[in-house]
Amino acid sequence: MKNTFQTGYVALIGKPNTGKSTLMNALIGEKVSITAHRPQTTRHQILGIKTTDNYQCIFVDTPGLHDDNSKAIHRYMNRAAASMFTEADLICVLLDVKRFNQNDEKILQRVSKLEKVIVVLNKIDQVTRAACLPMMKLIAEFAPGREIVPVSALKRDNLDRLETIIVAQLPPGAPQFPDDQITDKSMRFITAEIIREKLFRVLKQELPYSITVNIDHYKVESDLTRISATVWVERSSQKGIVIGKNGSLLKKIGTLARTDLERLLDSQVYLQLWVKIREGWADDEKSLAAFGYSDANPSH
Ligand SMILES: Nc1nc2c(ncn2[C@@H]2O[C@H](COP(=O)(O)OP(=O)(O)OP(=O)(O)O)[C@@H](O)[C@H]2O)c(=O)[nH]1
Ligand SMILES: [Mg+2]
Repeated sequence: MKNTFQTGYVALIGKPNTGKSTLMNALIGEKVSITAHRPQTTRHQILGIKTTDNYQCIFVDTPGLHDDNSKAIHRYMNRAAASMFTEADLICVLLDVKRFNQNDEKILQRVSKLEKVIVVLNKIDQVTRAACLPMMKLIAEFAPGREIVPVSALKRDNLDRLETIIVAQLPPGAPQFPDDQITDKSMRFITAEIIREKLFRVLKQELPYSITVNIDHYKVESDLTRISATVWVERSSQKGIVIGKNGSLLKKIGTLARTDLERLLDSQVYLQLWVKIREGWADDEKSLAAFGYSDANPSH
């Protein structure tokens, strides 16, 4: 009878917007990583930890791999994802069933020499079963010998089977984290991410890509959490857009973030948001490090 405890790092890798963060949240049953309908939402490696009596599965959500290396932040994001190729015990390559293209082929090529890889074909709720099967056949040509698991992260379809397949690949080993810990990230980090998620969802076009959020104060009082955060933009013209007419947009973003935070913290939240400019921060190594985008500190 098998009773050895299993522990391993399982990296969720893929092109932007394939549903990596949605899948990780669904697998651990908690929202630790933000999601949005736009690509390039996730910027850091984020751990989502699931512990049972028999195993500890440490999922690693990663930024979407992409070809745009124009700014320092893009290079940081690609490094954060690519480092998992060598560090993970198992790689899950996520594909969007409706958007399989050359960028996915490139990623499958990059992992072709690695030993433990499975392919997760996500968003199957968007196609008929009849359309899914030929996609699986096509993908099998680019990932010969690999298991291909069709799922819907959003509808939580076939996730039990995916988890069984993943767990079967975990190496024996002692747990790395306490059994009640679900992420490596602090509440400050998650708070900044929730605010960034609302910016991604509320602001139009390219603006969210010019934004980062920093928590200035975070204080827990008896039944109230006081949070003050700065939304950093790259140019002065962007400041007014984030604030909106008479402050309306910033107010909306604050309300949405506060509602999520109150649920998460199970406490009343007093949230103050400021908007400030740091010229060209996304292409400046020093600013990036100051805002926590640092290879030396990937789990900030
Ligand atoms: N219909 C459908 N939509 C999904 C599914 N999984 C994720 N999505 C949606 O796809 C979009 C992107 O999801 P994310 O989880 O943010 O994708 P990601 O791969 O983490 O994206 P990046 O962090 O930008 O690389 C969101 O709007 C999700 O709601 C799914 O199974 N079905
Ligand atoms: Mg993501």
